[in-house]
Amino acid sequence: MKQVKKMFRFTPLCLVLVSVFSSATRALDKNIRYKVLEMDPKGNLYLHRTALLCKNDIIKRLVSGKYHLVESSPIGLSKDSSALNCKHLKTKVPSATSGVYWIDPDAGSHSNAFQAYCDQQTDGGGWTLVWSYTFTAYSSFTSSANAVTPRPAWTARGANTRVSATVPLSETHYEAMNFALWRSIGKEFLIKSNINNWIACKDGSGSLVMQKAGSLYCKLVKQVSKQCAGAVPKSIVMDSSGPYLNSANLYYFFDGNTGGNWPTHDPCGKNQVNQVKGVVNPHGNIFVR
Ligand SMILES: [Ca+2]
Ligand SMILES: [Ca+2]
Repeated sequence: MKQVKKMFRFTPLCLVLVSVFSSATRALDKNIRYKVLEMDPKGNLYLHRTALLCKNDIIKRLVSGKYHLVESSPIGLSKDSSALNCKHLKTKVPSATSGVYWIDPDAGSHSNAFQAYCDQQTDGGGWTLVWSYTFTAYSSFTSSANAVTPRPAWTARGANTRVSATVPLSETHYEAMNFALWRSIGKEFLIKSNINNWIACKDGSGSLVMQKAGSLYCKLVKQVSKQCAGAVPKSIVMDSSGPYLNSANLYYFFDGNTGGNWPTHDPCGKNQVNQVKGVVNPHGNIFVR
């Protein structure tokens, strides 16, 4: 008990204060909790001035066991305990599984925190899901009617599929987080798809989240196709239908136009019809960290 610091100065005034607080609390909501004890990283204990009880009374209650333990909600599991993003959550709770968590990318007040899906396993985890898409005409993949849908609110003047600003909560919940928020989460991106290989890319002179054409440093994360093992994109280009990633030629094309082009998903990076065919529920996902 010697470690209890004098943050709460025990003086004769205490009794007066207690009686004032007591009468004040009668009008207060019974659900309001007052902090009594706090501990700093060195293990020093502090008593709160607003504890409503004098030091000796608090000590008496601690010794006699007349107290309740309050568990604060683990990070990411409530709006009030939001993580910044899935990468932040991964560093705080390395054992956390993939799933929906509360995040607050701009920090500060959690009033604008929201729920998002985190992939905490692939390539070290820490990935925040920003887009889940499917196709308008998967079975006639190279028809101009085929496009990715919905699409993020990125600049693509020639695109006409639905624009989404709803946070996707799973890999088959086809929505896109407000594009302006992507860059507040991170720069590195992961693309997962059940018709093309999974890749993770870091910025070179180009950037997806900044919508900037240029080079990328991509690596293969999972070979989904049996073709062209090892090919990865090397650059990003901003087309009026949406961005595409280039290897020798197009590898991923996020074509959002149902009147022209087709949404290439070619593991060989040659802009050919090499996507995996006959897949039920064909889709793709972009994550950022
Ligand atoms: Ca905030
Ligand atoms: Ca098209």
